[in-house]
Amino acid sequence: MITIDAIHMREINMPLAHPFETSFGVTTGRRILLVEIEAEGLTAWGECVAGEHPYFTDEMIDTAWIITETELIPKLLEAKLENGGSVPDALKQVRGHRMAKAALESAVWDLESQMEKVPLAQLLGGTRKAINCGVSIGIQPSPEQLMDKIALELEAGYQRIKLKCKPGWDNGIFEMVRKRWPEILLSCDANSAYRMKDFDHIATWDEFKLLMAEQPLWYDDFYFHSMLQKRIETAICLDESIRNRRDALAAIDMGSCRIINIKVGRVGGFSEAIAVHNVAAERGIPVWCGGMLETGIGRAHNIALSSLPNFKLPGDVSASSRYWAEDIIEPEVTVSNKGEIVVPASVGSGYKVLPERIEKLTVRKRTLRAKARVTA
Ligand code: OSB
Ligand code: MG
Repeated sequence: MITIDAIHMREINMPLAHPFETSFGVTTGRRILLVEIEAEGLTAWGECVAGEHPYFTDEMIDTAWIITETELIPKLLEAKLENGGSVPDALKQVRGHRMAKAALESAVWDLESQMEKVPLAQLLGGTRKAINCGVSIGIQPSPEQLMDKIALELEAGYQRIKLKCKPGWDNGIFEMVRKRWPEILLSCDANSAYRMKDFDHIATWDEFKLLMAEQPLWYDDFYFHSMLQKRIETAICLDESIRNRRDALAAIDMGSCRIINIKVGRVGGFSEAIAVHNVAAERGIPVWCGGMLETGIGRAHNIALSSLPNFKLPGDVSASSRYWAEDIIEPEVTVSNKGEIVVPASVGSGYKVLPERIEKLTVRKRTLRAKARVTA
């Protein structure tokens, strides 16, 4: 049993080291909801990956804040929690709001790993000692700037380059990149920028030998992705569309994708992320861990998850310094010149959260405490 004493919510504001542009917009700074659980004489943190606007999926930080404060935390404080795996049941009355739920569930799993004195990766079922890393490169002001960025990331050792794309920023850049680097692992991510009229156009991508094309069509679609997958050789990878294990099953059985991107926030927490991982493994579908421009708190949790065996392709989890002048954990996340992050073998996430730095970045704060308990 876990007895939670209090849960603190904070919004921190952090400028990104470089603006990040996707087909749905530009992000220059992050507004991030963090939760901090006090229990059993320990503290554990969780990060909500909801963005500043509901442009990736339907959640955003302000909806996550209100649901966390008014619905999720009160339910969690009342629940009889065995471990991280019992969080989904405690929150199941609330429909949707998966990114908000995931922040709390991550914190409880982190807490459990500290209580059990084991690495979080081990608690989740991880087996890898190091994870393979790629980078997601946003739409750039010019193709020249994109080429320079790719050169730097390859020099740093990253194993796979993912290019954000949209109509007008696709074949031209794919061609330039393939001319200079014919052999690298290359993929693209459209974040739902294409429609059925673009099927013939997308079919021309086959010549670029992409490892995958991520979420080309609607954020909530399986059926038209299955139509598209029949028309092209390039593997489709679904991101936005996969909200849970059943979605993964439906997408795999319909032939909507051959690869799945797992994001803990998008599927509502570690329990569901593991369930998606397992159902994909049973059907021979490789997965990889996506990113949501996380601080070190979410990044550390992504590293632990990526250590599970079916994370067979390089993920989007990369070094802290690609996002932040100063991260809010110690040590910050670093990547070796082989493009790997070592999975910490120490207790918990293996990274220390820096409360003083977080305090300086905080713009709002709220504490909810458990009702006084009767002690024998
Ligand atoms: O679709 O994978 C995506 C960032 C924000 C929202 C959606 C996505 C992304 C990324 C960046 O691709 C991944 C990262 O570097 O954290
Ligand atoms: Mg994506």
